[in-house]
Amino acid sequence: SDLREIIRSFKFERILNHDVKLKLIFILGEINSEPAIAIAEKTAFDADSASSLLDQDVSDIRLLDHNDIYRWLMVTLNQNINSAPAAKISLIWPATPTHIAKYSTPRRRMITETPEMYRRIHSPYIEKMRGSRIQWVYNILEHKVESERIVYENPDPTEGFILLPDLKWDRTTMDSLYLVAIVHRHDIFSLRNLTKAHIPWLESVQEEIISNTIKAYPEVDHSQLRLYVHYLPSYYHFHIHVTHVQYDAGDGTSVGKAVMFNDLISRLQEMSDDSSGYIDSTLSFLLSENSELWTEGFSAAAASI
Ligand code: M7G
Repeated sequence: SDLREIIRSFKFERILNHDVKLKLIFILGEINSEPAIAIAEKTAFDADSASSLLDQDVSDIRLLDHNDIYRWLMVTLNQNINSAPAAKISLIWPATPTHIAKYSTPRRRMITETPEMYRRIHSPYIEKMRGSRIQWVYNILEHKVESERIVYENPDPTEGFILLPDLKWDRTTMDSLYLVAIVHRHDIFSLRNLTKAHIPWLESVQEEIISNTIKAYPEVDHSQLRLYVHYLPSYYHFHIHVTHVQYDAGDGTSVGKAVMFNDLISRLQEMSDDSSGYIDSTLSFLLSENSELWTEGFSAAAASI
């Protein structure tokens, strides 16, 4: 058919993005000299036919290894275009440069930021990034938007905060509960600005977040809540993420981005009495190559060493 001819004439150029966990690959190529993006996704197992998966569907077998009662093997499965297709392919053709950018993985770097690097490279960037990008935060704090959705507020200008649903939450599914606590004070951009003097405040914020979350959502137990902050945050006004432990926040909870709120407090407690807090710590984090902090900050700094 026509479609088969179109698919077969795809000329591979490069891989845009490859997610081994989601079993997805995004391939850029050309069809009839026009850019095309193919998104190929391995299909999920069909639970209804799981009963015949081993005894009927497995065709070839190759044993990889075994140890005691454990065996692991690679297999091919019988496939069928109607009941058991191997993959789903979406095709965007002709694809625009915007499509290509959208489906390209941002390449990442690991940064180990010393206090000196923070002051010299990161800090000037924060001043620049706060501006209009965090208007939505001020709108919430000033009750201009989303005020009817506030779960809890402590209105004190220095100690207080607003707890409300994160925009990522559907506000219904408890297993994906996602709230954000935004502090009223404006002088803490990120965990970098926290000192030992903040410990009692942070502890009471933590206690207030937990008790008020389980009050508002009685079906959730305090042991089902995960509190963390991001370093780097996308928005430089101190806020705490509150999610249900069943929720898979993907990159949002990855090593190199998420810091458990409890661990953050413990680390402050373990700092010496004359310490200035996190401003004197070396902190590691992931940074996207297309962020300004990389292109104009850390990459330029790396080149000048
Ligand atoms: P972050 O750690 O600064 O950045 O968290 P991230 O986006 O990389 O996680 C900001 C959090 O605020 C995220 O969880 C966002 O989903 C959430 N958020 C962003 N905006 C623009 C809004 C908003 O307008 N309303 C609410 N309720 N949440 C938001």
